[in-house]
Amino acid sequence: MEYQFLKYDNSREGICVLTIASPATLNALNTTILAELDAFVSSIDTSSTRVLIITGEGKAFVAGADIAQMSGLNHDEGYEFGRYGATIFKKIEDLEIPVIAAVNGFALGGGCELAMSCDIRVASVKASFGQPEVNLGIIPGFSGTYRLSKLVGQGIAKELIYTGDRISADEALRIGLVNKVVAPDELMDTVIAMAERILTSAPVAVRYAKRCINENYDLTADEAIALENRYFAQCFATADQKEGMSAFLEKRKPTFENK
Ligand code: CO8
Repeated sequence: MEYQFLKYDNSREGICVLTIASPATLNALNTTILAELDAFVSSIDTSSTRVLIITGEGKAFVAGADIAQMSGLNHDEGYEFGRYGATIFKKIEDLEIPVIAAVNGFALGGGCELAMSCDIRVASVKASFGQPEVNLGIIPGFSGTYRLSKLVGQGIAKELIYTGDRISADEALRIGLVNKVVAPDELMDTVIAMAERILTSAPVAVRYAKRCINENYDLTADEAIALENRYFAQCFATADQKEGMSAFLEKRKPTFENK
């Protein structure tokens, strides 16, 4: 499929690198880019692509939703724009496969929210993060109030959202917003190595683990533990569990079949 603002690279087996490529406006998310992201995420074949990496072209990951496009919206259009972006980010969060954000530069507003809809965030030291919406007279609209609070706790989320402050990659690491910070020229190698490491894991187990962690999010402790009990049990109905444990006992490497 041809995209105007997305580039993707499937050259490494099992891994797809998706680049948001609108560098003249720092990859700001307009409705065309959102529609392309939606089409891409909706059509991804998760049997051949087992890890998705999302990054940005140029000096930004994504510098937010497109302010020029948002400036003239009324109440109903604002609602629709926020709902549309949030729906796409939820699709990313719910993808069957792990999604890693390779945050190369500015991840502001909708860009920070996009990174937070990914499972794992690896940042270049050049990256910066923030939810500067209050400076524009709005609040985060692509689920940032929810996901930032979940990731870093309400106190820090409220400070970042009320002040609109931009923070460095190191500060993002300190507060638990990102998993790792690396030199700019090591970013893609680090993320690819992480993806390749995930590819050696039993695919069904990774899928169940992701579903279980995501579905646990808003449950009580009892519900969350019961859910894990069910997914854990389901693993024993998979060929990959038989293979993984047999391989261990036979002192050989497992060959997982994704079933
Ligand atoms: N939208 C539109 N255009 C943008 C955006 C953006 N978010 N960010 C940058 N650009 C454009 C600039 O206008 C500029 O265009 P031009 O060359 O035509 O003047 C070009 O990109 C380059 O930007 P700068 O010259 O500003 O580059 P700097 O390196 O000087 O600054 C910054 C980089 C600090 C990232 C700066 O561009 C900036 O502050 N950008 C805006 C960041 C921001 O406020 N993001 C949050 C937007 S709001 C949001 O994301 C809400 C999401 C939920 C919406 C739900 C709505 C209902």
